Amino acid sequence: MGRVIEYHDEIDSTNIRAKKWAKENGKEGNVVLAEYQSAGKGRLGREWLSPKGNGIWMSIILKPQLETNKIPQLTLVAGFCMCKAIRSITGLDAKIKWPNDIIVNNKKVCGVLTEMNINAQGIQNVVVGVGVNVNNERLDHRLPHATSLALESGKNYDREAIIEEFLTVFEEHYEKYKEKKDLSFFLEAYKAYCVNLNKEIKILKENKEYIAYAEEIGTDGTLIVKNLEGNRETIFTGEVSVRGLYGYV
Ligand code: BT5
Repeated sequence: MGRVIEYHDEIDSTNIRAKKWAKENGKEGNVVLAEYQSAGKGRLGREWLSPKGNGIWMSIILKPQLETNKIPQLTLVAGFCMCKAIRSITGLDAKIKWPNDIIVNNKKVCGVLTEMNINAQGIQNVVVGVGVNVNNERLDHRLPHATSLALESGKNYDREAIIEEFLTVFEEHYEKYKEKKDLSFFLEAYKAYCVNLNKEIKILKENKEYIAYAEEIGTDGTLIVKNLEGNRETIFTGEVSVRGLYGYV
């Protein structure tokens, strides 16, 4: 991971660039980094604000031989690895908000967006995009639930050190995931960092909102909840957002 890095001062979105590169001659493990994204993307068509000079805006090209239903879990693998990297470089008590947020003191510092390109032959490539607010002194007023590593610790960090740590940990977990094809080899550690497990949560799905109790995370990365009628439901990553009952977490 990251032996070849393409660096941009400015780009629309590192995910868009990585998808294009992957279609041309981009190889597994190639990384796109940008100092600023003018059209950074979140999930479900949302925007990811990517100001200049203080964040990590990074996309990794992957070419796994996996079934399509094994790809969304890479969001959890990458989120877990970034959570670990942030913890080891900064000492901050970073946690995971299932499925794709890393939070510090209940505010979002990082999001992950996994996209795949499939055709009749199967998966052509996958791009895992990771955004981290690192040295921001303030966050945009439109982001009341966001923070940066610097704001939470009062210190600035070397972004390269975080990227290096992340890529090292991610390579190891990605290789293992391809071999095992489920998350069981780190699920206990994931759950230990996960803030929305064993809690009542609000599920936002296709403009509907309902409350349920988050009981378990499956080895396939799904969230298993019990709704107010007492029925169990399996929630897949990608199609939902999850909130706390009284706030973001
Ligand atoms: C995500 O989506 O959290 C995925 C973010 C992935 C960003 C990376 S950066 C490198 C790569 N290239 C891209 O174009 N994207 C990836 P989602 O869960 O949908 O959260 C999006 C929501 O987070 C937005 O609607 C805002 O409310 C909030 N948000 C936007 N920018 C933020 C920021 N910088 N920090 C924290 N929250 C933000």
